[in-house]
This record gives sequence, structure tokens and C-alpha cells, in this order.
Amino acid sequence: MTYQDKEFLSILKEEKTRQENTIELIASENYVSKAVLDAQGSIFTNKYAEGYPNARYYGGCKYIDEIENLAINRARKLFNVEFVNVQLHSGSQANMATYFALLNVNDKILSMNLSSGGHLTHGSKVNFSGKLFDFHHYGVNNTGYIDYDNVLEIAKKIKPKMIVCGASAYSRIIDFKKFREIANFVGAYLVADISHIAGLIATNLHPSPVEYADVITSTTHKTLRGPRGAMIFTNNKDVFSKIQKSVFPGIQGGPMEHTIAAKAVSFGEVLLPSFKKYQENVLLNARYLSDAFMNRGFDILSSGTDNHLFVIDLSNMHISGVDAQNLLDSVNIAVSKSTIPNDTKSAWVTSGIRIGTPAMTSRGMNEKCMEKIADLIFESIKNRDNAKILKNIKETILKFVKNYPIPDYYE
Ligand code: DSN
Repeated sequence: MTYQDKEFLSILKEEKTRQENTIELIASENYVSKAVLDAQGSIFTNKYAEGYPNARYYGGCKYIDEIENLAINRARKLFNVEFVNVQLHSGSQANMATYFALLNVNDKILSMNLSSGGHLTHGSKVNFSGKLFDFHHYGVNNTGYIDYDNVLEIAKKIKPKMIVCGASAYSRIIDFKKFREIANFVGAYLVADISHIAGLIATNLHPSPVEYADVITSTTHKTLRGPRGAMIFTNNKDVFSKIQKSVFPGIQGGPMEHTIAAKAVSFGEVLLPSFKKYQENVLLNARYLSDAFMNRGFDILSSGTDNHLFVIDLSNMHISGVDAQNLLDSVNIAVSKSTIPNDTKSAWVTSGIRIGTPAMTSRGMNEKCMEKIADLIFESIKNRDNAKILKNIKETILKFVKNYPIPDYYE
């Protein structure tokens, strides 16, 4: 590398070492390819391009238009959809643009509650969504599944203008058709936030909402393994026209064209047959890992998973989510604390942890590795007061991860 800034370089090196030496189980994280990283770091970062292809507020946008159209067209192909906006800086902004496009402030929205696996932008009181709109929530039943009859019941009672389906910590198939029927029953828009499962949908390993939802929002960096960012798509021309205006000039100015370039490159990778194989392995590993945890006495919400993640209720292990997260951090395992349905602990403390397999599957891990990871976590929790055993576990992990390198980013 040719960087001169020693302070920067030192932090970059430390973070690279951290990434290399960590078993990464945060369900929303992944490792982009070198091609995606290069596109993100490319000269497209130098360009302002407010507006959309062929309708910009700046000159010099010929190649910017080409790169944005490439991203749009690849996304259209991936999700078999007509209209796509790839300018969203984040999933939160994708949801914000969608609400602002179709609703008025204080309108009613029905979505999944945060403790059952919903997202901050699905109406949390501390988020713009909960402050500006009148959110009502559905959760999961006592087996950990969405109860669609209950969703219908709540919808009939509150008559929302919009129903949001999709979650950040829900491990089961989402029945978009059922959500459409409920939305039709009460005359509501249906929005599917597929941020977590976009990679599975793009490879036909989870049913697609395209036929059912009025609007679909997604991040691009989770199972989809692209750069950090988001997109919105729909098959409804009128809805799309509102979305376009809502994104720009509604809530964003200049799009990050270097990120859009990286989105284009990553969508190209998703179109390759090898990406489907990767997603199949993500699913297999999630099942192996959740089984391995259950065999060691851990309590998994809904007793398993259909996708890339699951949530462990740690109540029977007598450790909170935050303490487990910190403990595992200390032995180089990254997880995120997670609330569980009807959690009695705060969102900072929580009673659970969320585990996902996209990142370690990108590093080539398999069934045997999942058994080992479950063992390492079980032993860490069991021996949390024994510094010597924890030190040995960390040493084992440092040796173990060396066999599964992260992409070779820098020469
Ligand atoms: N914060 C993301 C996650 O970890 O799931 C969702 O935005």
C-alpha cells in the first residue's frame, strides 16, 4: 500500500488483524470481494451527480450514468423487478424514503416489534419512524413464529395505511403472500424490508416478495455481500415515481456513486452460479450451528432456523446478552446481543444473542467448523470465570481462523 498517513495506516492494520483473527458471527456482516472493495475505493467517489441517469443537476455525468444504469439493470435482473433505485445510503434511509413517499406524518403503520426481531426503523420510539408515524406492532407466538391470524386481527382493529414485513432477527420463512392478503383486507400498502434475506431471495432460497409487496427495501451489504448501502424496488410505476422523488430531492442529495459502482460489481457477483452455492452453504451452516447449540442445551428461538441466522435465549445459561457479547469478544468471537420476545431486560442488556453464518461461510467454513464454534462458545460461557481456560480458548481460535483467511485485500 502506498498510504503515507501513519496514524491511519496503523488503525487500518489493527482492524484488518482483528477481522482476520475473529470468528465473525454478526448476522448482518460479511466480507466483500477485492473487486467490490476496489470499486468502492475508486475515482467514482470524486463525482457529484444529484438527480438520476440522463437527468442530472451536474455536468460530466456520462460515465456516472453508465455505472448507475449498470447497477440498476443488474438489480432488475437479480430480483426480476421493473423499477429500482440504487441511491440509498442505508437501509434506514430506504425505509424513510418509502414512508415519506406513500404516507403522511401520523399515518398508521403495522410492523413487527423490535423485541421480536423488527428493526429500529419499523417504529421504535427513539427513531424517526416512531416519532413521525403512528406505529402498531405484531410479534411472534410462543413457538417463535409470526402468527398471521393475529396480524390480521390487529390490522382489522387499527386499519393501518401500511404494513411492513421483514425483520432483523427472525429466523423463519416470511410468508409474503399472507401479508399481501392481510394488506388487501384492510386496504394497506405492503412494504417488504428484505435487508437480511436479500441474498437468499436473489438465489431463490427464500420466496420473493416481488409479486406481493408494493415496495421492497433492502440493504446491500448483508447476505447480498455488497458494499454498505441500500436500494428500493417495485413493479408499480406510480409508486416508483413517488419513491424517486422521495429519495431525491426528498431525503438525499448527491448519491455516493463509488458505492453505486461497488453495488454494480457485487450484483454482478450475485448473478454468478457460485453465489447460489455460497448461499446454500450459508443456510446449511446456520442449520448445523443451531443444531449444534441445541445439542449443547442452548435455547434457540423457534427451535431452529430457515435462513442465515438465529437468536439464542440465554436465560437458562444465566448470562445476559451484553455479558455474553463482551465475554465472547474477549476470546475473539463477534456476536450481537439481541432482545428476545417479551424481554424483561433493556435493549442495552438483553436476554439473548443473535448468530449468523454469512461471514464465516464466506471464509469457507463447513459443518465441522460449526460444531467447533458451538463448542468454543459453550466452553467460554461455562468457564466465564476461569481466565486460564478463556486464554486457551482464545489461542485455539487464533490457530483455527488461520485456516479460513479473509479475502486478500492488500498486497
Ligand atoms: N443493524 C442491522 C443489523 O445488525 O441487523 C440492521 O440494520
